[in-house]
Amino acid sequence: MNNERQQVTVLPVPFHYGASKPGASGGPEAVLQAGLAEKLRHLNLPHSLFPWKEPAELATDRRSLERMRNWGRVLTMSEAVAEAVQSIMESEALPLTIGGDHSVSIGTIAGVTAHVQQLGVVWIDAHADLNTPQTSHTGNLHGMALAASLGLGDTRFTELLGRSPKLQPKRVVLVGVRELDEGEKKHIYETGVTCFTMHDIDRHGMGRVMEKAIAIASYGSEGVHVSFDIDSVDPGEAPGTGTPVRGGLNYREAHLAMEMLYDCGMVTSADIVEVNPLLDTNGRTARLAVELIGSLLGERIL
Ligand code: HAR
Ligand code: MN
Ligand code: MN
Ligand code: MN
Repeated sequence: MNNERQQVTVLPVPFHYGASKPGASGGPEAVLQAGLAEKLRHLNLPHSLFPWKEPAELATDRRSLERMRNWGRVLTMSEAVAEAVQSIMESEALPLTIGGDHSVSIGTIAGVTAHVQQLGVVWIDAHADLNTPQTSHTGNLHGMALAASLGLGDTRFTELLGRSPKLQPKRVVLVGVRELDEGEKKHIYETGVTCFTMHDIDRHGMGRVMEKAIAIASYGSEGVHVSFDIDSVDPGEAPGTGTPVRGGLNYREAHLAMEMLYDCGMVTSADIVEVNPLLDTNGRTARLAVELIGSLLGERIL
């Protein structure tokens, strides 16, 4: 975004079928309850809520149930998200998608890239979400979202809205990674996406890592999409999420990442995903999500 009182359209996607556990479908409600609208008002940003409608259920194909759990539901949701995000982009607003599990990003990236061909992506996550049905141990589509956007995996997902791949690996950066499946490591090496692990953050500092991440995602790009999985943050700070992994980003590091993304002036769209109020303690994780959105949209103390 060019950062000048950009219109923001919030897209709530209450959905959990891309994950093992239920609960992420309560994410949008929890984040709204935690004061998202107040935050946007406080930042003086014109905003609206997209009227999300639960799509009618698609019959599931029994043969692929194991390798892509709930694929019919995920596909129907992805198509609806892609269309919603596409129309928000058409209205020149910034689509802010509130998940839902991370499979919602298959649709958001399809919708954004319908407008922004050369899109950079900063994917902040404990995981890489680079599995395909062949490499996944769980069959959960939230673990395949980034792969699908890079053209890897089942064509029903890679070819959402047509064009595949949606993203070029040289513009894709992972930040905060600390748990990878073997097949995902192979996909990182083979595609050449950049992966900054927690080791890199410990060693070089979040400031330096984000400088590099933003340089890579924005080089020659027309915009940058931020996909923020709340499980990137340490479970001590963000307990309300389905697949917590120890040793995550601290509060300051997470905010710094968002502040630097705002400052780069290239952000066209964002997802905040995997907030699970059933696992949260007193709304702490949902409140953190609202604060992080604030930093991404320009909140500063001075
Ligand atoms: N890699 C594992 C899988 O494919 C775990 C994915 C964990 N889930 C997420 N995505 N929250 O980042 O199932
Ligand atoms: Mn994720
Ligand atoms: Mn994750
Ligand atoms: Mn394994």
